[in-house]
Amino acid sequence: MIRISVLKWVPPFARGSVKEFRVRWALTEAGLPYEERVLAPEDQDAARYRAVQPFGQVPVLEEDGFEMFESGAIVLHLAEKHEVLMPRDEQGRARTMQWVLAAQTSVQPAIDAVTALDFFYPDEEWAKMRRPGAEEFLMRRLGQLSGRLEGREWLEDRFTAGDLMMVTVLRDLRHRDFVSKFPPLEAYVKRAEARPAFKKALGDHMALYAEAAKAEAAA
Ligand SMILES: N[C@@H](CCC(=O)N[C@@H](CS)C(=O)NCC(=O)O)C(=O)O
Repeated sequence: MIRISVLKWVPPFARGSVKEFRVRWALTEAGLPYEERVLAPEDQDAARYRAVQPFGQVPVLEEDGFEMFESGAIVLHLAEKHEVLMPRDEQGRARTMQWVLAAQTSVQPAIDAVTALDFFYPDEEWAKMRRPGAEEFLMRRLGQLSGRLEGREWLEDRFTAGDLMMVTVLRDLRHRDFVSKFPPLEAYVKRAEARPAFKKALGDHMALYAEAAKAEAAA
């Protein structure tokens, strides 16, 4: 049985964005059943876990005695075996990998620069000075990505792990209205979120935090 590590608790803004969700969605697209390995903070620090994930983060994938970390690498590992995530031909595989890496290295940093200000430093003076530049760069990146998606359903000629990764990255902006400023991009995210596997995976992910959300609402 496949197992993925998940965090027992995350702050409300992170629910729906924890990087474990990418793997969960990929597993669900591939129709693979899996179990959760729920980590409390002390489990993240345990030597046994750190031996596999040196940074103590989620996700880790366990599969028949094999263990690996890094969400993009895990998604690609699964994609190698499941055509729903990646075409079988060499060029299709290369382009899928290209988009998985582009999501993480060309788009995620521009988003992180803004979300870090939003979530961690909303009132700092230096953050107020940093914000205009960070937002301008993000808008440029989103515009470029939106240009790619004009007239297209997916980044390539079919859904791949590249779309899965790109959409999870873009969803980190769902507390703001950046994506909706680009209709092709907004439609793309909505198209991905309408996939049955996305809905199922998100429901399973959010169920982890349902108790915490209830307690927070009652407090
Ligand atoms: N590059 C890693 C990043 C993983 C990551 O940032 N995980 C976060 C949750 S989204 C985490 O485990 N944070 C807890 C911690 O760092 O202690 C990946 O994509 O797998």
